[in-house]
Amino acid sequence: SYKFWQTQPVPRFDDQEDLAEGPIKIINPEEVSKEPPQLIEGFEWVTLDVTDDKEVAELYDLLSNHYVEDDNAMFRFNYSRAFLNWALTSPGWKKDWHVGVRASKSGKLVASICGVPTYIRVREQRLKVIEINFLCVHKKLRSKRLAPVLIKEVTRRCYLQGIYQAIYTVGIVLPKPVTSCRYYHRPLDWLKLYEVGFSPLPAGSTKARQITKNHLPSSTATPGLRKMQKKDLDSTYDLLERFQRRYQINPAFTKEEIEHWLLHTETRGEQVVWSYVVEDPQTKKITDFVSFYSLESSVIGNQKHKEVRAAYLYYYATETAFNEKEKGFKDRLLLLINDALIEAKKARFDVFNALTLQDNPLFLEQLKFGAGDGQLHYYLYNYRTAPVLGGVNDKNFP
Ligand code: YNC
Ligand code: MG
Repeated sequence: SYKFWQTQPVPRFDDQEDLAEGPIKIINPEEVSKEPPQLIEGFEWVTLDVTDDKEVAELYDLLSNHYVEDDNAMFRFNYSRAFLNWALTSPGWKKDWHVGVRASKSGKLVASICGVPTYIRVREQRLKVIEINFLCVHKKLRSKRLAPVLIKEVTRRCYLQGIYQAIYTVGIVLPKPVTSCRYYHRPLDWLKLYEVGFSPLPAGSTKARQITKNHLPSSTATPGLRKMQKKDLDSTYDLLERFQRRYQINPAFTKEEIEHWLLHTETRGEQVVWSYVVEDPQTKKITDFVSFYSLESSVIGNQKHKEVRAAYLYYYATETAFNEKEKGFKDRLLLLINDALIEAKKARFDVFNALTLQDNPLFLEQLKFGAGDGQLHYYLYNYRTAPVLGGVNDKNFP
């Protein structure tokens, strides 16, 4: 098995533990093909232009009908046009890395794979990578080995531009995850989640009791919590940088990237990301920040509800990590993330999702997140490093 993946520069499941960290294969850009790989008869390569609303709409149509579903085919990710625009135009983005396949006759977009460049730190090594997302093949073209061809083509286009490493997340196990997480879900509108079949009614409980259990206060509790503004960029950058370096793998964002990922505003006014800072009422210093983004799922075949509005926990940081012992840190996170739940509820999200990565295991259970079925595996392409253990910061930080 793994007929394709075993040909790729990725770690193997049976790798010896003593293999050196670093690139698996050294790429000579002169040896990289100038031509894309052959496609099956009747299809052609295209480069998508996401600055063109029409082409974003085409990508939206492909993904909203054919992208990731849960195992029981009850829900399918419904990335908005605004989200796609946000996710694909981060600093340094290039059209070339937004790859599509069209049916030659009809011109219909039937497959995609996209990447944006960034820098990450893997155990103190700073790497330029492409972050790959939105690999999708139309349902009628599945199991024809088109996915490997798409992956090869985006790889070729990256190699030609001097990017030799990649990072990506996938729901299935491939050779070989650098870390694996589980999804957790915190109901904000429990009744709706029950009605769409997402939240079960636990044995011995009642609907009323579930609603009460998941009730949230109507206003936030952290003194000085407010919406992040452009003037907060420098302090947020500084805080995030120090906080993130505690993790073995972390983004090495520039200020421009922080601005893009945390303060993005859409021309059409559709909000994708929500970011908050805590400005200490006395010192006026930014001591914390927390953010989440919006990603709906379509509900497949439900009479009453067409979509579930989900908020996903994004980056966060707190100064408390640096000047207090673990108890203070945990209490601060509980307060901060609970405020994020309250803000998400105010913004009419139905559920708040988070993964078991970073410091999240410290607050998930206590804030009434429940474990989901979904897993998310993190991968590095053409880079070997020891697996990262999930969970709490002090285990991850040497
Ligand atoms: C997947 N999700 O194992 P083997 S996540 C990677 N990511 O290969 P075929 C995948 N590989 O086992 P289908 C994969 N899913 O023989 C399957 N594979 O070695 C492997 N779903 O290809 C699979 N989007 O074309 C097998 O399969 C081979 O027709 C089989 O197409 C797969 O965006 C897919 O879940 C996923 O649209 C396109 O099922 C299709 O089934 C589909 O016969 C629904 O392929 C949507 C969905 C995936 C979301 C994502 C991240 C993708 C990362 C790709 C790897 C990037 C590597 C780095 C490249 C840049 C390098 C530089 C520099
Ligand atoms: Mg296929």
